[in-house]
Amino acid sequence: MFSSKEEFKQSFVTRMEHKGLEKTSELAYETLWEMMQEWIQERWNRTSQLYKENGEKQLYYFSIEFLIGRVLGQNLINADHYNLVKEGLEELGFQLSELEELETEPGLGNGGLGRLAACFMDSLASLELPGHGYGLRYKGGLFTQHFVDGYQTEQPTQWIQEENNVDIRREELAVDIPYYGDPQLVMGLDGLKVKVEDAEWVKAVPYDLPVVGANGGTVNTLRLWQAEVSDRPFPGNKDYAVYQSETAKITDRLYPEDSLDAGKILRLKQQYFLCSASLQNILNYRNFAVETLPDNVAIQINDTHPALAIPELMRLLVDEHALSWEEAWGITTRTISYTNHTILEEAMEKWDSRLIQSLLPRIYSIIEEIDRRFKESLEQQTMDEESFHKLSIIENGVIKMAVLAVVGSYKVNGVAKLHTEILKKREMKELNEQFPDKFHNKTNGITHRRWLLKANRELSGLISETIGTQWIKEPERLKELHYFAQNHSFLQEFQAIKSLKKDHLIHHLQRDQNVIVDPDSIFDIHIKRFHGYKRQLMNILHIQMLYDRIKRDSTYRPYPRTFFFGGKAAPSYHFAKQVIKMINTVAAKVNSDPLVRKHLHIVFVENYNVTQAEYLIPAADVSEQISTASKEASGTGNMKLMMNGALTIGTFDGANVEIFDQVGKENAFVFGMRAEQVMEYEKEQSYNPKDIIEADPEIAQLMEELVKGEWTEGKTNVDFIVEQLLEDGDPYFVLKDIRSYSKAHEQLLEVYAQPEKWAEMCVKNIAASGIFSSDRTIQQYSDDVWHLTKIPSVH
Ligand code: TH1
Repeated sequence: MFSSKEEFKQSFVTRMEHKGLEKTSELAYETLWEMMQEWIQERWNRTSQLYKENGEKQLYYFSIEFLIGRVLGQNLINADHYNLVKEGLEELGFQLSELEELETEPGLGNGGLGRLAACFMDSLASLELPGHGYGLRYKGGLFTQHFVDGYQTEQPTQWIQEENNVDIRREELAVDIPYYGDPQLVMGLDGLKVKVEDAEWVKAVPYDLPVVGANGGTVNTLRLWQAEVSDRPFPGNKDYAVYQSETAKITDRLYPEDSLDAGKILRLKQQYFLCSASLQNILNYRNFAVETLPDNVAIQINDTHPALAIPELMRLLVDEHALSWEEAWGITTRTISYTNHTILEEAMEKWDSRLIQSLLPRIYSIIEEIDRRFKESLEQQTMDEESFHKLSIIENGVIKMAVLAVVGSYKVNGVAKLHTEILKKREMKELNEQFPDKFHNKTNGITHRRWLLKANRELSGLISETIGTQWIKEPERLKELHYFAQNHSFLQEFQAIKSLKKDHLIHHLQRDQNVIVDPDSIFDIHIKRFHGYKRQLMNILHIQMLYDRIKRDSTYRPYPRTFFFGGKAAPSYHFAKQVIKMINTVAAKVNSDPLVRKHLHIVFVENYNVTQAEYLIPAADVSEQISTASKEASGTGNMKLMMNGALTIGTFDGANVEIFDQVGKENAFVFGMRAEQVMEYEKEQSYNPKDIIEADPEIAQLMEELVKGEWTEGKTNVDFIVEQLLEDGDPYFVLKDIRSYSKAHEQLLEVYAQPEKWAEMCVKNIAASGIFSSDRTIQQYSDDVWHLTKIPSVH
């Protein structure tokens, strides 16, 4: 922002003086923002200019979520001004870290999928690649979670304020989106075409956020659409007041369902809104012939939520740009590519045909035509009914968005090797046979600039002192730390930093939640959305087993551990909410028991979000990645924790498999069933949790206590959970894996008793984590899918 600290201070003081007499933190915060925005704006303009002149291909990442977290600190770091500003402010009596705390986190996402989109934005800009995001400007981000009597409650969170928002309204770029109406064949200048009569139009207004790349001048754009009433004529036979309130709802709030197919009409409206507005925007401002779209534009759809981009692009090309179906289809299927993030049945989006037909009649007829033509192309092949069923886009009155997404795009990827294999060999086997060259893997990544450089300044500093700063540009050079994995003084410094980050977390939690944590305990951290397959239940049941054992066996006095939980459950996900309640109930019992409390402590961090993650992750000793094998497509928290020197206790699932490959199984605690075993059990329906209980007295005892109500308080009960375990066949194999999980924990304690050995393993994890930088992921997407050219910023 400034060439020197003095220059920064001078300008800062002048601006502060203009604002008034009181030198509050709020004023300092505002001033800093202003200064930063000005710095960014200049580079933003320059980047846009460069892209325009240069005419290189642009990537647009369509996503219903962008979980960007706070931006002030990250922008300062990427601008390479953080230290200068921090010191300058200190000399003026302000703490940068305190100012950072004044920023409200925009919670425009639920979990991994939304955070991945944010990491990708950071990597694109930092690699000087022309890639931008298109999303929605939800007024309310993800709900705020509070515990009342141990239950999750949800409060709406308002991200957007009346004024002083950090994004920039671009009224002049507004477009109109058609809902409902009657598609009619009309005679145009170039022949018969379809026109939708009597549509209800909604105006989409873009708001732009800058995405600041590291160490340079590249500033890309994250464009978020807001819904407003349109100026177009409104159909006379409809109720305008209803239209007004329905319109406001479109971008009113983020859907809080993670990995569930919400299947709601509003969700559909949101999805179409995002797709149509973004595509119109792309086509309106192009400086090339529409026929050459695939050479000039790549569109990546983040899961199926923006899959309506396929029929919408067809609509725009055929109805508005008068291309033939064949031409339009050729263009669409060379422009759009699709990322699949899950194979969970309940997350596979399916829309009721009638719903789409009534809300988006023209889009429906296009999907029908895509389906008809695809089925026609299959006619020559001999195929059993089952395969044909798997290949249908529309069937029995439902539209399968994943099939539409595969058929309508040129590349389809999974997000970790195992996940992609499962897609190709099982879930999408038939599609893969039809389109053998479409499917590919792109293992997820995380931006090391936020998750190491920003979240852990101290560790980053130590790394740079040790191996130089080149790792910041080339994170795979973290490998060089390997040479220091047995260096005594380096390990001591690492340990000191771990303690310091634990202290930071402790202070944060004391202030935020009024809990006291033992800094000398093992910090065992389980942070992610609450979901059956993520098995927070297994973690808490294991803690209950430990409790019983401490009570029963006077020789069993394990090293003190603090078990941290953090995460939200979808408001409608009853089971996940019961698990939250159960953890809080068990916590109350464990934490208040004078004997057990010396060994076990449970802390449930309220309202887990990106900001909390930045406190928790650097302080972790142990990373819980314990999903039922085959269920977690990738995971990205696993990578963040590894990069901060936590050791993984985990299953062979998602990207864990690749983490173990990189660091070596001997530097992690691996347990549990493999994906093939899980899938075999599921196919044969041959798993019976009661067999486990019969064979394992410790598990049997715990189940008995649960049934008897020994772990419940007052009106609460755990019936629902016990029922899932015992009557519903334990669908996530919690009891099946809990014994090997418990053994892995025992091994972990043995290693922790040798501090130097433990630290060595941590360092080996950091050293092996570079490949999980999203810079690597983005470079691979660019090489294999988008074919972007690096455009060096001028500064
Ligand atoms: C997550 C996956 O569960 C996780 O394994 C992966 O690391 C992450 O995406 C990024 O690839 C998903 N989030 C959602 C959210 C919705 C629907 C499906 C998925 S999969 C709403």
